[in-house]
Amino acid sequence: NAMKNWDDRGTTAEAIRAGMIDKLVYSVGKDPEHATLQDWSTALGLVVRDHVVDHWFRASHRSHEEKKKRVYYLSMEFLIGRLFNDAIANLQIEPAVQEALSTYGLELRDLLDQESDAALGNGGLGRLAACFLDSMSRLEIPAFGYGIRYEHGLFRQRFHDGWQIEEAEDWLVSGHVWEFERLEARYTIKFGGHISFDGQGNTKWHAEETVFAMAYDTPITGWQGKHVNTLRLWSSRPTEILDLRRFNSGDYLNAAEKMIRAETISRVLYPDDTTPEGKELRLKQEYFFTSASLQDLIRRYLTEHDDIRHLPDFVSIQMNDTHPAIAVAELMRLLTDEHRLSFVDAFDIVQKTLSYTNHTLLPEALERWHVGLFRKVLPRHMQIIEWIDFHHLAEVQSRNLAVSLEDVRIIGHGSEVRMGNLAFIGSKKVNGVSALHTELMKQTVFAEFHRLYPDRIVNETNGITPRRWLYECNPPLRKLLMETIGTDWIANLEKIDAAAAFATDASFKEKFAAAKHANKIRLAGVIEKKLGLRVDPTALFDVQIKRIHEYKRQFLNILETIALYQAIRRSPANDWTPRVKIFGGKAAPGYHVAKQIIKLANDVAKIVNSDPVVGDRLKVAFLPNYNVSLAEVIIPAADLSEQISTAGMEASGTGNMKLALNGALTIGTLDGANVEIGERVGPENIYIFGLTSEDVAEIRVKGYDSRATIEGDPVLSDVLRAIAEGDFSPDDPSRYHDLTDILYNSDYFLVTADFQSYFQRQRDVDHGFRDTSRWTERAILNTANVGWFSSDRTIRGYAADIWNVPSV
Ligand code: 26Q
Repeated sequence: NAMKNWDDRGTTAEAIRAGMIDKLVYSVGKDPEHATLQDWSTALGLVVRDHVVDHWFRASHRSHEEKKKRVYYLSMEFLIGRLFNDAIANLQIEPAVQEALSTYGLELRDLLDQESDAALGNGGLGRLAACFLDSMSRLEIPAFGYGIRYEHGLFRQRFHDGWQIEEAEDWLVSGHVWEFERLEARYTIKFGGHISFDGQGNTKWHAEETVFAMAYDTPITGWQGKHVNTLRLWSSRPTEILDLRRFNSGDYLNAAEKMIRAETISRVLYPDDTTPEGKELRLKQEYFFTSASLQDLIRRYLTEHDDIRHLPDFVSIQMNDTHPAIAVAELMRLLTDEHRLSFVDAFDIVQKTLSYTNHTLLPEALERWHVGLFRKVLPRHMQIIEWIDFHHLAEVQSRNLAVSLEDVRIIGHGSEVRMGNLAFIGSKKVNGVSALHTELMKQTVFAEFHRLYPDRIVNETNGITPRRWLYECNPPLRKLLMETIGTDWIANLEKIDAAAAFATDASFKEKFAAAKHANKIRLAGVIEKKLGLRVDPTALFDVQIKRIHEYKRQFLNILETIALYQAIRRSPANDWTPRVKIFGGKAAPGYHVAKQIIKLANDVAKIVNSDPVVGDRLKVAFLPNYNVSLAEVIIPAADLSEQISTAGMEASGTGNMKLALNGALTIGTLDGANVEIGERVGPENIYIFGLTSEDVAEIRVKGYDSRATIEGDPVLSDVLRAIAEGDFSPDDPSRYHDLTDILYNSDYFLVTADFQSYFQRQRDVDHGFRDTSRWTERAILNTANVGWFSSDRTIRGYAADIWNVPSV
């Protein structure tokens, strides 16, 4: 093997130290005297990266030699966060790195904090994709993640006078050592124009616009480096460099126009995480990365196999929501127009290769495109979709079942392309992301499809990677677990159940509580630094961290905060359980109500935090710019996890799993994966309240009088009166009339209906937390009993039920 193997140099502290100097001088171009923290961070990053690359090549060669079946995970979003610590943890070289750094008087934490957070996703769906990449590497499944290399990820959130302000995110400015530009992996992507047929079976797409998709690869290191997969992200580039004719005639700006147009496709991540807006650029983004990915995987397939007909035996493609659902039509196009298969043969291959994961039941959240726009951007795909729709309809009709034909059409009302139906029809399997969500899919959005294809819908309850969400983010607990139950849990999280035997062990309890306390002190430091607010680390840390949405009901949490505040003010001498309410989350820039909710939380914080009557009994902290890195600090420090969505609306949730694994007790509704968490931790170790999804469905039919509920509840009435009278907005007393009006007149998310039981349950929490010893036992039992929620378990499910690939 002529390849230089950096592993030969080993991962001793001395090898890392020598490597760092080498990289600092010859790759970063700085001498040690003048190097900044950023320079040192880059140098160490390059050293760690070399080790990753060795494992990466070995893994790729093995998959290629053995012509293994590949899994392709297509996702508009990969919320991977920072990669530096992840690589160090997976390669288990932290002690050596620490020692190497100490010779230069450097702290690892400081170097890690130089890295920007790759926020190439909005929230749950994007983070799930990142956890899945980690687990596919852990399970040694040869896989690629395919997505977009956004120049700007999710906006940065600032508060100005308590209002959310969005700023452009710029993760690439300080250099990103984890990606490799692949100049050779480049594909042409077409848009617009018209189609011609030559009468001899040749179809030609005369595009109006073409761009290149250029590949950037990031290695995804599995546990102990045993396998490394690739995240391949596409960047859009112009096919022509500069319009010289225009340039020479002095028209400098217009000369560059085409270049800018092309590069705009991968410029920025859309910041909405539910309601799709039907924007042309979004459709172009979806097609851009889907087409590049399919062209790339077919090219790879053809280097190992010669008959395109066997594609499904060697390739499985997972569509993360409908965002890449155009893959159904694009794969058809490639197989028919380029590889000369018949439509019928091609469709058979498509249906055996693609599968679709659904993440929402909200009908308004399902992607739809106007036929006119769709035909303009993707004329050939519109024809192909018409063909699929027609043949599918004919097949359904021939089966003579009592099915609503309109419900299973791809082209609805002749005027819109429904991506959910396209994805369903083009897929081998369609999965939901929690048991409840999958049941509701069968009963609601896909009810008619489920009658037609009763074996197609399967459940794969979400999971989280224990490497990032315990081992890396919670060093004190990691250490305690390793001392007590060993290391099996890191790669096999079910093994963490061994901790249950120590739930009543006095010494273990003490250390577990000490680990939590240390994490709370760290978070208190962050709160003080960011908000100038001092909080008591012995208080109950009550955490709600997630995108701001009416269905997630941060509003309900704020109402309860106000009710508690009023109660404390009325009887300050009572024996209150001190609490810190911690919020984090972004609102979509155009989501007016969500932005009002943020402002309300900040207004309430201002009043409560400065009220001397209340003191340390209650504090409210809304941390700005919630992202993966901040989550890694908040989650280990939480005592209470708020999972309070309107039942039936949160498909799964994954923050609920992260918080429980780190020893927080959940207060939540019977929604999404909360149901399955409750089954595993037991009713004594979770606080369930509120309407069930059946109750909600019934209320939706029967109607609901929120005004009557409010008027019958003096606590809630008093809270709403205070908000409406401007107690929290003295500068603008009518600021929240829109919000209070919603609750009185159209409380679709049933905030008022669940208020009383939520308030009551919170008082149970107060009571429970005062029994410090019992609370610690219950926290331990949460950690010990949620091992099933590892994304390794989830991926084993996909591998067995959907992809038909082996996993270790
Ligand atoms: C679609 C079209 C146009 C613009 C944006 C979008 C868009 C983008 C992101 C629509 C939805 C999303 C993200 C959805 C999401 O994060 N869903 C969450 O997925 C998690 C993983 O399965 C679940 O745990 C959550 O319950 C679910 O809300």
